[in-house]
Amino acid sequence: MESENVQKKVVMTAAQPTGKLHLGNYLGAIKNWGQMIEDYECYFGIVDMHAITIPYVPADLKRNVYDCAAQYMACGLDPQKCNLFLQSMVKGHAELAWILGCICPIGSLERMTQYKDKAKKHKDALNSGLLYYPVLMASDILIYNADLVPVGEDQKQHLELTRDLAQKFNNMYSPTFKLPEPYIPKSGARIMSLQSPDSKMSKSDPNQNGTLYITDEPSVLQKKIMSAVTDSDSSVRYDVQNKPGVSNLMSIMAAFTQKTYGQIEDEFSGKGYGDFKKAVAEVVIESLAPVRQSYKDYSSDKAMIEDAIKKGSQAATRRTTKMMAKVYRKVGFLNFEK
Ligand code: AQP
Repeated sequence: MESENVQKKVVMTAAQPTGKLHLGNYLGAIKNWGQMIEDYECYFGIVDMHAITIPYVPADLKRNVYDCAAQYMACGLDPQKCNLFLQSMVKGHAELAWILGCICPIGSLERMTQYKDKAKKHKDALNSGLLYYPVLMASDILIYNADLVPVGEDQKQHLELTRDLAQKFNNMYSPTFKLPEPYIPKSGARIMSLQSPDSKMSKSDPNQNGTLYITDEPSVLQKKIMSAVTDSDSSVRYDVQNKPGVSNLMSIMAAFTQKTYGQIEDEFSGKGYGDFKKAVAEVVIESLAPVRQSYKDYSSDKAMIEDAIKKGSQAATRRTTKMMAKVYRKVGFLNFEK
């Protein structure tokens, strides 16, 4: 597969195996990854080293890695057409992170919104890994010399830091890294919690009714959507400031149907929130039905998952080893194996 793809541009992106994937992960990221596998050489990571920056249980992490791989495949990431790798199996990620950390000002990391949010959530278990997270993410991307990085809007700031670090390294040593371009979808880039639509939909939301998991049963999806927080007005109108709950449901519908907000407003003009929520639930349930079905098939085949991760991690190692050798040479590390 690699040799056929030699001329193709490279896409790299990843998700953390911290639990089941939700609709934000799907619409903001994974759905778009699937559309890239024919045209790009793709490296899709399961970033387990990022997942240990918050409190976790090792047995759950192992289970979540299998589960994440099964969900990737259920979302259309065919391991014959793209490389599904496990971050801890590709040694270069941590090695490059150390080098990038040595050129990254601490102040840049302390300013990161995700760090500030997560530091508040995990006050009692705050570790340096959480602060260092964006450096490891920069390494994840730069080590592939990726052209394009499809992510949700919450990762934009980390992508900017990645570009800054690439530029700084290139200026300090010599041109080495491409400056990767973010790909942020027009709709679905920031899906909010159904229960508190001012915070993003998240796996670790303590109120699980706010998070729609892509493998939730139809009755669960229906229940969560019907009880989504809205407002006391009853018109279906896109207004993030004053109607965040309704606007969030509209963005979910728009991302699945490609309808504009104007079209959705027209369709539900004069109808109440009940009808609108029912329609959103129908779209979500119907669109996720094939994902849910394939997930059931893939998740029961442990050997196939292991094979896919092994093959993807080997391909990732081949690509990143060359880059690491170059980086080590540029920073002045010795190599007696030439
Ligand atoms: N709410 C969201 N809307 C749109 N895109 C989102 N992404 C995450 N949340 C949303 C995108 O999903 C990809 C994988 O994300 P991740 O696995 O790194 O997870 P995360 O951002 O840490 O997600 P969570 O759910 O918020 O996890 P916890 O609760 O563990 O912190 C990324 O491209 C991300 O932009």
